[in-house]
Amino acid sequence: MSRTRFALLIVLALLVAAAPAAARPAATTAFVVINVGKINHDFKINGKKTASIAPGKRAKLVVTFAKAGRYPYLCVIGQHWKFGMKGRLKVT
Ligand SMILES: [Cu+2]
Repeated sequence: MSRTRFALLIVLALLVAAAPAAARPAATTAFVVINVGKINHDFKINGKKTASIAPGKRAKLVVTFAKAGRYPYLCVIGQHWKFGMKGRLKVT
C-alpha cells in the first residue's frame, strides 16, 4: 500500500481542544481511522496505538501532543511500515 493510500486511511483528525491555543498546554486530537484495505491494519502515533482494525472497520484514537513538532505514524502489523504504511504528522 502506498504512502498516499495510507494517508487516506486517516479520514478525520479532529481538534477537540476548545480553549484558545495560548491557554492550553497541549493539543488533543481524535483520529478516526477507517481500514479501506483487504487485510488488518492499525495506526500508531506518539506512543498510542489502535487495536488491529479489520477490513471495512474503523477505530478511534485520542492522542495528546504536548508540543509542536513532527510525529511519525505507522502501521505496526507485520512489516507494513517497511512497505510504506508510515508518515509524519506536523503538529503546529
Ligand atoms: Cu498495515
